[in-house]
Amino acid sequence: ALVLGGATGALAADKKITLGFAQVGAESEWRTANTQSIKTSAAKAGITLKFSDAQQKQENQIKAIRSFIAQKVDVIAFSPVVESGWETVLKEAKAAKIPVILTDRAVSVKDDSLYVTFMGSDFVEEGRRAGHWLLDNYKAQGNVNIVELQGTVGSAPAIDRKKGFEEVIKAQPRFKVIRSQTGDFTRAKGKEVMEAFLKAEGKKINVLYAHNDDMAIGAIQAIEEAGMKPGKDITIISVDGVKGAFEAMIAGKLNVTVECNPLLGPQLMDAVRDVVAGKSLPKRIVTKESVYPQSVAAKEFPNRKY
Ligand code: GYE
Repeated sequence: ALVLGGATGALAADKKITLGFAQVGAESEWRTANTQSIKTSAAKAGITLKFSDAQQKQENQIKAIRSFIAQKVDVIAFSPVVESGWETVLKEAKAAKIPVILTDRAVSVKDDSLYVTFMGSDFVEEGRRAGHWLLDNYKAQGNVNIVELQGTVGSAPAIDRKKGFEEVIKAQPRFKVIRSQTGDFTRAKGKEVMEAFLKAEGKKINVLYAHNDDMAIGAIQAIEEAGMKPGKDITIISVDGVKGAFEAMIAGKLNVTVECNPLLGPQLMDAVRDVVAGKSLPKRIVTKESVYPQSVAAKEFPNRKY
């Protein structure tokens, strides 16, 4: 007769966890650092990773999640490109008893039992930090005309970074957002939209607030091509804190970046293991981060990990 007892037990204990991860895309330096962090952390944790890149399209993410459900992965994690429209697919995951972890971006759903936890930054707070930096550091008198490059329409970071910034600057009515448009979090679109802003408003523009560094870097090119000095003629504030932003600050072309940490991989793998082990997790895990003005850029640069 076969004696399976011990061997079966060992197999169960060693069973590898499979994680399906549906990524937004590769739209920014932030995103590529985030992807890298998830891939290396999964490998380190011995977790099998099924990775899908949605190229910034919600329908691709939904397809990927459905395919993870069909493949019966142990856990699904994803960074939702936009906030709305997730109810149906999240219900499908729930019905299949596959726990879902949200990373980086939030969803807006009525029933929060559709996901286990949401780990990522507080984007409203990042917007407030950007606003506070401006009010504290913009010294010239008179009206201050701000142009805003928004992130992807309908995405949590675009909605929240706008909200937090507006909330703070409205305390001083001389600060006015005169134009606001999406640059979809990419350099190419950031440049294109900044060109349009410059065409329409020219030298009236005092400040650029970009929802991420990549769009600011694209805009810097547009400003230089228009014969103006980024960081001097136009004060530039952005969010993320990627290496490219530090290089731009060291060159004097970007004034400040509000940090948003993309290195969520290790935390995510811990959460995946905890969920599989049946442990309960806090509903919200907030990333810790800071603000880096130009004056500290050269000193901080060697410490940057993304
Ligand atoms: O700021 C931007 C990226 O969701 C926080 O997405 C993330 C944002 C990040 O494309 O660069």
